[in-house]
Amino acid sequence: MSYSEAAKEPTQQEKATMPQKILDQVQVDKKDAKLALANLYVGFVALLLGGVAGLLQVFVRSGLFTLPANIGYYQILTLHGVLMALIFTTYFIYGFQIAGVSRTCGTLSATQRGLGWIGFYVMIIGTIMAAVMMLLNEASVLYTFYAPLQAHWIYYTGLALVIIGSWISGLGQVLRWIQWRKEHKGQTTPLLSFMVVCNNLLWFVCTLGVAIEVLVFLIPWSLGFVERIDIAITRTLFWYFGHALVYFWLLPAYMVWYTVIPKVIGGRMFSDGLARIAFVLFVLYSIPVGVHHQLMEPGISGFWKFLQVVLTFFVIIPSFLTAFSLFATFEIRGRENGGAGLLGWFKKLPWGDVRFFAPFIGMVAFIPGGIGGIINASYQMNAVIHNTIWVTGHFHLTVATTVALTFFGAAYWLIPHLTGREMTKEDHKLGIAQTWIWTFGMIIMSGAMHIIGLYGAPRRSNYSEYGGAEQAKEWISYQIAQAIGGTLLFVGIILFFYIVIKLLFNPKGFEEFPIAEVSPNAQHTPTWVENFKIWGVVLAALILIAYTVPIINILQNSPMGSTGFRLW
Ligand code: HAS
Repeated sequence: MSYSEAAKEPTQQEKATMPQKILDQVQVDKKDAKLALANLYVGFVALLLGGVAGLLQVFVRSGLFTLPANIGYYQILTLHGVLMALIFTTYFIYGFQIAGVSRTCGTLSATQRGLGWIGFYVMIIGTIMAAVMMLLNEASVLYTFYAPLQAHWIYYTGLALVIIGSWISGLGQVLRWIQWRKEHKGQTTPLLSFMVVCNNLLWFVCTLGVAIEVLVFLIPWSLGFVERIDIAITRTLFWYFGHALVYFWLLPAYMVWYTVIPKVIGGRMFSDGLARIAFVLFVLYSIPVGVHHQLMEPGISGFWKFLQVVLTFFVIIPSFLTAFSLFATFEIRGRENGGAGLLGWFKKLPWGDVRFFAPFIGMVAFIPGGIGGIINASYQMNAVIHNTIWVTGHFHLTVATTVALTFFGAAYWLIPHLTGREMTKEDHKLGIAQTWIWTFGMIIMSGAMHIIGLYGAPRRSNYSEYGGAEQAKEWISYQIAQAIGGTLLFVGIILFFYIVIKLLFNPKGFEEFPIAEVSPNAQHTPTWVENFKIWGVVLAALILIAYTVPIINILQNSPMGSTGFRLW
């Protein structure tokens, strides 16, 4: 099938009778591709600018460099956190999800695509508002914007617009899935689109917390309408959102691992049902666990903290399911390729294919990253690491390696797929080099962060703040290691950017959007897995159980800032 033929979206009937080989060549509709690309491009610009801020920050911390022109440490730390953790991730995820829904459910309707564009522009307005305030040093409140640090109201309004825009765009994606379901009564929906719906549901529910925080508390306070703010309630609302946020980043990486990677390695998906159950478990358990970020805070009693610690251990289960499913996929494929013995299959995986290699390294990083998370969540052990730079090491392994490398690996085929170009052998080589640079950079930087974190080095603190102390001198070698690692990571971002630009000028052609078939040995997926009415009720019940009493307690016992967190 030629590229031009593939570019025509076949009807559902045609698709149903097409052999998989041809179906694989189906191109995301051009108008949908434009929307997906617009989101991806904004994400990449945020990555580049966030990378510059990251490089500056790691140098300032090392004590090797002083920022010029009155630029503040917290200013660039905020810029780095917001651009990387909130802007790069959200835009990339939306670009990928829009393309994924269009690829698996079919072209978006004009309304669905229109929602995508409206959401995109609302997000852009919000992003510009927040970015301008950060650049003017009017919003140096970090990406968690904890009160009593106060930003300009334009910053909070900008963030609120990013969230509202994401709801509008996400709705378009969900509506496409609903349409498919109506058109195919009784059939299981395409796995990737089901996953997108799960991630959007998680996002809609968790962002309600941060939306209330911003609209009800932070904006009126920053405008001077109210004098004081309740610190405990705003932090609790933030973390109601904040931990689910990390799974909002992780789930698109899991989408790639479950649906794309088996195809890339020439294998099949181990089990469709298992993948869906893992995603449903994430929807249920991502939200009622936010208090594990507040284990060291007053205002929430030990029992409720313990309950959320237990629920946190439940949210680890779908990651174990994923690890099991992926190992099985890799081993089965490796053995099909002739790998013998206990580990012979490992050598038979396609190590020269960056579409596999980059996400694979992301998976490997998630083994120590996940262990670190389990340590963080282990109640008393949290006392050792909380507010130390260990936590920064943890999230650079999880979001900045596991998730970022998977996104990079996906970008290498997604961009040519959406622009109607080919991926060349050179792109694979460059991508693999980029992955190695990132890996070494992160081992050095995150490794140093984990180690000095255990010695008690604080996170979010400028070297000059403890520069005179004896400990700071002891830690200097680790700080320099962080600067070296950070520099490698910056080189990695520049190389990634170069590859993206190169991909845009590659020869015209066709690059596959790989979607794996399910193994014929897999069990049939039960229909109840797709019943969001049940999951909605269970989710609401879990949230009410985990949060009702703690929030009532906070409201009763800490009326507007009298909890020991007094504003003055
Ligand atoms: Fe976390 C803090 C607990 C996962 C991100 N986390 C953070 C912060 C961020 C973050 C950004 O309980 C800092 C927030 C801030 O600014 O204050 N985290 C966990 C737990 C998990 C976890 C229990 N975190 C993540 C993920 C993130 C992320 C994912 C981003 C994407 N985290 C915490 C806690 C804190 C915290 C506390 C607060 C600390 C404090 O006091 O401030 C779990 O979800 C982890 C489960 C993961 C696993 C790993 C499974 C492994 C897989 C790979 C298999 C590999 C294969 C490859 C198949 C159990 C799936 C084959 C390999 C071969 C070698 C062949």
